Amino acid sequence: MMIYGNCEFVDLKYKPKSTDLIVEYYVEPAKGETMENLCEYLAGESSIGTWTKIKTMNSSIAKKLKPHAFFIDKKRKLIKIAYPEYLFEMGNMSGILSSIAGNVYGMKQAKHLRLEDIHFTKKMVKSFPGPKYGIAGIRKITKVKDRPLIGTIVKPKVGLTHKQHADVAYEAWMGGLDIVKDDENLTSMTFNNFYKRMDSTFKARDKAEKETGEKKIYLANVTAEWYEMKKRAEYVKKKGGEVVMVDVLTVGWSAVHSLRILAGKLGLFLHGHRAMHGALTRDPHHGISMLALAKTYRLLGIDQLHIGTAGIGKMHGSKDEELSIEYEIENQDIKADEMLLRLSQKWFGMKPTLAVASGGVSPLQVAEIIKVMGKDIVIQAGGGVHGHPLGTRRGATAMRQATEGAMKNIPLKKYAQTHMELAEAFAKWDKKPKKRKK
Ligand code: CAP
Ligand code: MG
Repeated sequence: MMIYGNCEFVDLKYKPKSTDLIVEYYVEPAKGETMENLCEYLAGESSIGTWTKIKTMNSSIAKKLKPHAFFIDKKRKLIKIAYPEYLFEMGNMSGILSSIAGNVYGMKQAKHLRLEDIHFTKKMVKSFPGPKYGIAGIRKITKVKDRPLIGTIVKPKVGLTHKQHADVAYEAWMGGLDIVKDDENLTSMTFNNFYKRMDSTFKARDKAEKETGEKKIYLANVTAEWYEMKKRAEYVKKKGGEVVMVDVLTVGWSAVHSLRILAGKLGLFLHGHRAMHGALTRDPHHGISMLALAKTYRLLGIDQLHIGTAGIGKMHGSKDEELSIEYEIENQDIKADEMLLRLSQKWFGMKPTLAVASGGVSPLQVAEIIKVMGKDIVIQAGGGVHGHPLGTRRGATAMRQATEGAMKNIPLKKYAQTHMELAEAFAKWDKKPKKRKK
């Protein structure tokens, strides 16, 4: 076997320690490479190795910091590497990812590489803030105790003026939704300035709360460069907001962490939108799994995170994968017998992150989503509210009715017989796909 730099990293007899960070990768060696050699390259390049023997290496560095590739499954193309936690700076997600998800992607020796899962050590988990509010905290703020939270995304994604945006939001809240959210690509536009949007939308929120007697939540998208993002979050707080939304991938891990620190001080919870995740997660043979990404965002303190709709909505994603993501971000702490079944993360008391099901949802899918994902979720519908034949307010009501029907275990088609808005939603969306003419 070749040696990458000064040490050998493959050791199939190695028993991982509780102080090891474990990473599972899917790997395909480039032509002419063996799986073992590739493990040497990957473990070395992600830790202390380089392409040649170096004079500056010494045995104490190797002893303390050397990772072990301890598992190779050639058939499934899976490997596991155990990295001593001493190799990493605690509480620095960017630094950790620059090691285990950094240069390794560019190495010629790997044709494909996908980081499938990460298992963090107790010390590492404890070094991150985690959600400040988590599921129980969000339920307390929203006063919604025993059903999923329901919301909409103002549509069109971008294009409305700040006044029109506030009007649409008001209609949605009045129709019965708990949450109104900015879209991921709505920031501060020439025709819809962030600060003006906050002024008008929080005014509409206050009015809707007064008129309905219910708590209403506005998820303002603060995505921007850090100093501006900070200003925007502070403005949301000033306006009486409880939460800010951030596009976690496009702003980057470091900014998410900083925002969590700021939000913690301000008393805001965090909604994480995952725009761009598909670039990393979609190829089953290359990139980073959504499961691994979701774990990093729980550690950094995202209180609620988009994870997909278990294959029910418009976005690409499999039911099994998304349910395991929901399990990972929402579990409190794993029981010993479950630990044997799945190599799950132990969270050491870190608060759970609430799963957000969004993308291509209409009232018609609400019961199925709850059945599959449970009631500890946020269900969002953009097109499925503003596309309702009777408009946004009635579309919101249809979503609320669908949620009520589902919670009462009444088939939604039956519930629609006595609920006009839901019936209208069925009339529009309950259509069998037409067969294409050849
Ligand atoms: C939903 C949504 C979200 C997607 C993203 C949108 O709108 O706001 O961005 O849910 O996917 O703009 O598409 P619709 P995911 O209800 O109109 O589809 O949640 O899987 O990250
Ligand atoms: Mg969106």
